[in-house]
Amino acid sequence: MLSFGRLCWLFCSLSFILFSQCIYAKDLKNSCNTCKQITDNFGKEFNRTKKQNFGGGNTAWEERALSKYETSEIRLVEILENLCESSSFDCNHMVEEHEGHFETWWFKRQTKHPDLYKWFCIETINVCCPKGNFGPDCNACMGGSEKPCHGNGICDGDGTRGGDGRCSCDRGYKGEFCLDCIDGYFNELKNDTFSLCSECHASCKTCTGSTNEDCDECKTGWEENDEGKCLDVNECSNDPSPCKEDEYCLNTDGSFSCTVCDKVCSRCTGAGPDKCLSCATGYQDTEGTCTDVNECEQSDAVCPEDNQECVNNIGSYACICASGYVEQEGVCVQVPEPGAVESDVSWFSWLMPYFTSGHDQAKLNEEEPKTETHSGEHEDL
Ligand SMILES: *[C@@H]1O[C@H](CO)[C@@H](O)[C@H](O)[C@H]1NC(C)=O
Ligand SMILES: *[C@@H]1O[C@H](CO)[C@@H](O)[C@H](O)[C@H]1NC(C)=O
Ligand SMILES: [Ca+2]
Ligand SMILES: [Ca+2]
Repeated sequence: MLSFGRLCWLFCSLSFILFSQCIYAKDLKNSCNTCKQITDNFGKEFNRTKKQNFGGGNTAWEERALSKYETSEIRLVEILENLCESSSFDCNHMVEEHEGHFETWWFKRQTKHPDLYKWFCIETINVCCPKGNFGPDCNACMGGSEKPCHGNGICDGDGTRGGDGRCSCDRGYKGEFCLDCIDGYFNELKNDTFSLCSECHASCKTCTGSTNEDCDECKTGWEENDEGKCLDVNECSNDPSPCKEDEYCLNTDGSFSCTVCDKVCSRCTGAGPDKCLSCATGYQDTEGTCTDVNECEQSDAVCPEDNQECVNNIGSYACICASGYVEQEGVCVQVPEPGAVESDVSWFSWLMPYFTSGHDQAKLNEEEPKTETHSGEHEDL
């Protein structure tokens, strides 16, 4: 009678076999790749084990032992053990499943069939096909097995028992046999078995040759002139300009670009402050360049509140409280007298000397930009 444990074991191994068969059948292209990798590694391991177990001496005994080792089971086992990464399920599974085939080849077929890949992967376990062939029966790829896809593409499943033999054409080619050219390419050479597609001139949508005179139709951004050539459209000379108000336009072959003007310009013809057509707010034209307006020197008072001072800055200005005043709820109020605070806050009087000197310093600093502005004004004049 079967115990529960045995039943379970049976079930598990059955489902494992079904599961692995499923994976095995699922991707025939992968099976061939795995097989190729195994036979490649076999070759490497074969070379690596050539002189194994012998220290490099060459006594007669060693010579005899060596020749015996070369074809020994010990060497085969050594090779088989190193064919797969331990993590590769597909590889280990394939080697285990076909261990008998490796033994057959090693002892009986090696001389007659030296190409292990051909003997094992193509002819014995049937996971690969000869180059240029595909599918379960190794049929010839589209365009023939000699030159699949006429050399202009890749045959699906090429060299494996998978795939459908259809072509994925290289860039520039199309059609079942990769003999036709896609739009933007033209046939430089073509017969029943050979095709060379080259790229059209950048100005052509379709063409018959390589220059801008050979276009059937111009690409967008290009237009045909009187001589039948496709020439670039200068979009920047269009009226209105294709760019926004504060951008300048650069024409390019087949297109154009728009770039934002320098910040001192509101409209411009190019990059930089000397290419303005008109100045941005806060700037004025000074001998062909847009420079900052000193709002503080203007006749109309720009800081209308009481006890305010005007401070000019590049592109604008600011209104701050005059020295001796501080901002409180949007108005400038006088800094409290030292004496008035002394009685209220005792630590304040202790800090006072520092505060006063700091205040003087602030006053000095405020005067500096003024002189700068002044000299700046001289330059303007
Ligand atoms: C094994 O060695 C031979 C001769 O040195 C060399 O031609 C061959 O490419 C090697 N094979 C592999 C898989 O490294
Ligand atoms: C087709 O053209 C190629 C390249 O010019 C040439 O090698 C080949 O012989 C030609 N084949 C036929 C059938 O004309
Ligand atoms: Ca253009
Ligand atoms: Ca300013």
